[in-house]
Amino acid sequence: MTGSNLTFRGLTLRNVEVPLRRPLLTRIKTFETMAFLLIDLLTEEGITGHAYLFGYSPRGNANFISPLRQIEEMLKGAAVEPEALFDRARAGLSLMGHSGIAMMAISGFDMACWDAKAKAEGRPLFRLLGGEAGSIPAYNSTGLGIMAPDAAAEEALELLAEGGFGAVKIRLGRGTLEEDVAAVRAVRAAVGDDVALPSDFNQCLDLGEALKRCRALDGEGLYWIEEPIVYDDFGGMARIAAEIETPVQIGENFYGPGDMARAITAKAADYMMPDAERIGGVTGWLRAAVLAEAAGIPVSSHIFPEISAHLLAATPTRQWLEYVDWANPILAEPLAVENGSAVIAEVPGTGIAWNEAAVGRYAVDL
Ligand code: SMN
Ligand code: MG
Repeated sequence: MTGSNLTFRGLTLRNVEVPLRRPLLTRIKTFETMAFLLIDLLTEEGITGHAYLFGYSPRGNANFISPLRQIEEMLKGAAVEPEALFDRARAGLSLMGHSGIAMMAISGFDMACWDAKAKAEGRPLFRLLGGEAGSIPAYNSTGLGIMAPDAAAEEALELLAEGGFGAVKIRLGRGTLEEDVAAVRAVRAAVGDDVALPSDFNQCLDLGEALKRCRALDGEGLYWIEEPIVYDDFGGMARIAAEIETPVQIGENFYGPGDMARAITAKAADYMMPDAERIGGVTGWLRAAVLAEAAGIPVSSHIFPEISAHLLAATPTRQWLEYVDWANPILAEPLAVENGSAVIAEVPGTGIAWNEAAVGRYAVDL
């Protein structure tokens, strides 16, 4: 890759809380709004890199400020070479650890660096990464939380229709196994056999209950079962994956490529879906994608659809993009979806730019 000749000047950080069109009930939390920390990476040359982080609430986002300011202090004046800066930021924050909030801050900084670099080179990010042009198959994950079977069936049809999607994710973890099975059957009956139905327990079961529910759901035609138990119990995940035919999916809680390496070694899952803000932004994702390719593991993305579309385009074993529309209200050009696939705009960088009027409207104090 050629140098972009940009010099890092500083960061502008803003917190927004955006209303949701559809509240989302998961076993982790009921979301009625989504809060994002907007990162503007300023350069001496006048190019600005954009990225956002998702700390689950405005207070959650406030956690990112201190490590981001530390990175700013450490790297001010450096050339914007994202991979070198990723390694320097990691080394600089190593006393805070290589995971958790420190890694999320580094990931946000890294995504903004790559956006700035791609803009300086006048190319869409996926081209800079050597990715293939074209569209990325997406499933709609914008709703279908924990709800009654008839409501789930109705919402599944709405979600499919919204972008011509051929796949939609159903959240699981109702009070009883029977209620989960009833919801899956109602959704399947409504959408027909050709629609892919990934599912997500959001870590809510203990191993015994997970084995029971996963065995019971194994014949229901789910495309995958995601995070049935706590995210870092790779041994337990491996037991479930070995017992059922339905693929087990994990990865949104990998903090850096090292976690993916450990999950692969443990045979913790059939499919993996890193999250751009935890895996280490673009740099961490690229390193994880190499591991997945070597192990033959299909890779999907976790939320952050705008940048994940670029990342999947550069991922040899790419599978599905998780589509959510949560940041759309504050984006100048939301990611386009046509016939169930994300269409990456041929504009320099990631295509993330703020709708400033909306950012002003939804601003929350830091
Ligand atoms: C999820 C996404 C965003 C917030 C909470 C939970 C979920 C998913 O795990 O994979 O979509
Ligand atoms: Mg999930």
